[in-house]
Amino acid sequence: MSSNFTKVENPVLIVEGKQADNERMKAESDYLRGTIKEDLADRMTGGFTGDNSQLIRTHGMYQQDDRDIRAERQKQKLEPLHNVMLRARLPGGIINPIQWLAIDKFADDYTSYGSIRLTTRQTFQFHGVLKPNIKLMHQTLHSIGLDSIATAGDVNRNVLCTSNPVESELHQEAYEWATKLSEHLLPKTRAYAEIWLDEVRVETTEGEVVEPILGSNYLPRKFKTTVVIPPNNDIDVHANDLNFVAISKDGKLIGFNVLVGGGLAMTHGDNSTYPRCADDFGFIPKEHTLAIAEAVVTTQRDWGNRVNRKNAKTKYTLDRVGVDTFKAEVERRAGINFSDSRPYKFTTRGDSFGWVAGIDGKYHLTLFIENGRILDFDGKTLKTGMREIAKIHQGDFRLTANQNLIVAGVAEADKAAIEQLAREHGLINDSLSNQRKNSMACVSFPTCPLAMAEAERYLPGLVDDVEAILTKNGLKDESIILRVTGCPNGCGRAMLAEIGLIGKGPGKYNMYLGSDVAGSRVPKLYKENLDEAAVLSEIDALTARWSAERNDGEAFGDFVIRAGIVEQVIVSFRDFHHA
Ligand code: SRM
Ligand code: SF4
Repeated sequence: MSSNFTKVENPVLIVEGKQADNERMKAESDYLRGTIKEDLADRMTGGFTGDNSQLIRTHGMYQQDDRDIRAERQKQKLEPLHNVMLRARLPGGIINPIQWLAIDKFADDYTSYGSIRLTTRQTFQFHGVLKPNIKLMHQTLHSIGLDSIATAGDVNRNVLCTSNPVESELHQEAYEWATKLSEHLLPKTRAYAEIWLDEVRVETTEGEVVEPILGSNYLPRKFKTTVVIPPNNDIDVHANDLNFVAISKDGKLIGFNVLVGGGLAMTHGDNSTYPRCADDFGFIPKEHTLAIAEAVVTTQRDWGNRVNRKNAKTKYTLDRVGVDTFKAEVERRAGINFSDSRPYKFTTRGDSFGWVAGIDGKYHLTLFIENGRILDFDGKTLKTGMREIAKIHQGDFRLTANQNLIVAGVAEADKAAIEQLAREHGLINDSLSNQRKNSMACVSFPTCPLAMAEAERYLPGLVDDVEAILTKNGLKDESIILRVTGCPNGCGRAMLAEIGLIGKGPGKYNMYLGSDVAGSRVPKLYKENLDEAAVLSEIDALTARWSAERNDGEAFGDFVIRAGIVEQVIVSFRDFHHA
């Protein structure tokens, strides 16, 4: 779906006004160094102070504290138990067994939750790393060829790539583009290496441009890029600023259709914010990929709103200046014209579980990891199981954008041993319902400072109840793309779900209905402020109607629109109905 803002009279290319404080912070940061090094040495506080607490984001870390114990510590007049969450950079989500064993050990030895958390952007997070262990964490990552540069902050984030292990040839090339895009758009400052890896600073020479692409103030806001291989929209293009849709001929990649300006976040009650699908700019041959990416990024860098961070993402820039104006500027900067988009179709999202054979004679096992949380639970020793698999696995692991994991590149002779380990440790569960496989939640409590309602901790029980409802309504093997996020930022991509639950307050959710299986439609607000019982009774009533009235093979998201339960078309994203 594209917006209808292609033409804007007298477009405002640059928003004038007092710049957001983050702009001052970035400008004064000495290219992302700040005084992080000094702050790290200050053991009087467990946290980072002033600008540093924000600047560490560009190095892939967020300052957090455990919200379950925050009030108790306050009562005891203690500062919050500061720690950091680290998000690794893993373009295309590929990690090898040696790297896995190292992160597994680090999670055990130095994180307070002991988990590896797979994210909706194909990477992993450590939660609960205390200040004295932060440098060791970066050095550990470096020793295994990983880093966490630019996985947060106003930069291009981890670049996603369809985790398709079947058509290996096409996938390999698509993955290489994801890696090249990630490298090309990375900050060029040496701040990360100096602070965390003790690299000696080399002063810049007169006239040297430190950040030719991102600029001295970096981007106005976070920026997200993907490479996707149709027909599977597993990375959810419409959640991203810049998407390269792989177009192939005779099994070989020839180029990409480029989609710009997707994004899901909004703020309850603030009509200037809204989720938005990306617009199709057209086709480019593959050799122009980096030039086009750079032109999109620099246009957003120069035209993005630096006054109001709530309207700073590319999606708002497109609506303010007009899609045509933005696209023409990208063509001008790149010196390349888009040609007509090549036909393609997304027919699925999500992951398919179990074994598949790739074209290279190797086998790939997709494991369902509920909420992406790899930890040893009672009766399900997922973390130990993954460690044991990593010890014998000769291929690699691929993290999916749906918080799952693929044991990829397994020789036929090794299949049985890997499957046995996976079964022993609860990584394979044959009785998993389709509904559970299609449900997802963001992290939310206790670590996310922005959480308004539970999400990760709410999901498993919610799915138990939804499974029972579906069975009661004669829909036992059916499923609905069900996603829960603890606030309207949308990290669990509820704004591309057939049923999206968005946290409004403790135990309260707004319910959105009507995305489609391909993920090309933003759902509409159906009911506000539902408590958990009301969520279930609504799902019961809606699925009873779906069961009774649906057409053959009609998906839930399509049904709710056809039946008039929610309206189909968002005419203007600016008129998106808020709670
Ligand atoms: Fe997110 C902020 C977790 C994917 C939109 N996100 C956060 C923070 C860092 C909270 C904060 O700012 O302090 C959350 C940390 C929670 C924790 O304790 O781990 C957080 N986001 C996540 C993850 C881990 C969710 C998950 O369960 O997997 C995902 C990590 C992705 C990664 O590896 O990079 C994650 N976040 C997303 C997505 C989905 C996606 O990209 O596919 C979105 C919606 C798409 C979009 O950008 O529109 C998303 N996160 C946000 C936003 C709203 C941005 C905006 O446009 O306004 C915030 C808040 C902000 O940036 O101000 C946010
Ligand atoms: Fe936190 Fe909100 Fe993102 Fe969930 S959606 S992880 S609650 S910021």
